Amino acid sequence: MTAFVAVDLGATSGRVMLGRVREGTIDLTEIRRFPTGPRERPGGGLRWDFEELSGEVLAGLRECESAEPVSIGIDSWAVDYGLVDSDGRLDGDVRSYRDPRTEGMARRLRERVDDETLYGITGLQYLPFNTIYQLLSEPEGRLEHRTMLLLPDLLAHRLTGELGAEVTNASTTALLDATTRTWSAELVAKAGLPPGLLPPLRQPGERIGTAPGGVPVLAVASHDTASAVAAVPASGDRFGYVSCGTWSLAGLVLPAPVLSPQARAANFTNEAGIDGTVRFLRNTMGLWLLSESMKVWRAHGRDTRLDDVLTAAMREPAFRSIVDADDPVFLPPGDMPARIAQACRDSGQPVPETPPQVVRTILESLALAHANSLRTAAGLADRELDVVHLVGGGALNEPLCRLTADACGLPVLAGPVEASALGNAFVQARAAGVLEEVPASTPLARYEPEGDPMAWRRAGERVGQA
Ligand code: LFR
Repeated sequence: MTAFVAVDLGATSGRVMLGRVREGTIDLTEIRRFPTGPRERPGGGLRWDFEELSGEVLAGLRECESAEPVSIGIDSWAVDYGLVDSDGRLDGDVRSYRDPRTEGMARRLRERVDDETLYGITGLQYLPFNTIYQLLSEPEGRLEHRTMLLLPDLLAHRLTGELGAEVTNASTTALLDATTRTWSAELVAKAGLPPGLLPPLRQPGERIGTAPGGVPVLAVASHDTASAVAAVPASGDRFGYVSCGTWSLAGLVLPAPVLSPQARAANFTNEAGIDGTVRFLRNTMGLWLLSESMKVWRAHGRDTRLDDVLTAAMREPAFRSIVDADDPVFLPPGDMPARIAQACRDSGQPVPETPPQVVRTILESLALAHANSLRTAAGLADRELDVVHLVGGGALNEPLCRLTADACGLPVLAGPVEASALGNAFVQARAAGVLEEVPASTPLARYEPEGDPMAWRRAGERVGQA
């Protein structure tokens, strides 16, 4: 049996998985799982502990050795990077995209490049943490004689010593031209970045080098969302997807970017996918709202179990209070129930007080955001949708899948849960010539839409969704 190692780092947990190809399918086995979350450092700044992360990955790889894997692929969340000096050493920390250091950077960039030009080149949704803004926030001179490596490329460098930038993740930097899929020399110059900062691009399926132990490291779709979307078990083009974990990424797979003023106004992104495809989608906060809330309740000594609170939430009245899940107020770590309460107060809605009330607000707000993104995407790309694939950890959240089906007025097919790891292993298996297509998988469940779609529309209007 042919085995591949998929290293998949999410913003709350990382895992090293073995993907074994058997009769046209990939069986995934979790070999190692570890927490990843960003940490506040004394003196300020929210950072990932890169040494700990790479230690966990190396330990996971050692545990995979006996399976004699053909290759290793790495994917993670996007946009964050480390700076490597000319001796190949990591210089300083890997900051988290939730670090507030990018405040004011959009304004600074706008003095040099207007929004239309920026979107026309990159096709990227404005998010305050896009790599370009993080780079602009670096202290004077810090980028000189350094190479910027996005997190999966930084790990690959640690394993192989090779420098490069995998293209699906590079597309989240706001420095890649969405049409030519090459670094935009124009944007690098206009942003005032050193010309040598960005390493050569590499494509999913390309060999990067060899890890200690002799196993080849392959570039995969190293942006976790790119890997997750590569694993969506859909055919034809009448489907939407929601890749739902810490973030909810809802949109379409398209053959080419949509760079229209309407797409820019709707803040849609055109990220690079495998095989020249485009992920036309919008980011919303996702299960982050729920996990941060659970953290607060647990810190206050409440014995809150997720399953219990989800069940209780679904007994609460519908559409009592809705928030805009896109609101940047929810971006930093912190007291989410208090922020949700404040948002409801500010919009004149009843304030959710108990955990089930807060969770009902979160679930409905997320379902609405999914529906709104998919409807807008379909309109902008002139597509009809028959079905929504909800992949990632959110596929295990039954109420969210059900509400998403209701809000979209479309059936939701849930799963695969480990979509990123599956997409990662798939790209490797295809490169090795043992698989041609993404394996068809049996959905965990199918949710048929129920209820009154107009009630969802009216609820959406409360938070400015058309
Ligand atoms: C999902 C994800 C999103 C990206 C966000 C921050 O894990 O990669 O696609 O916008 O994290 O990097």
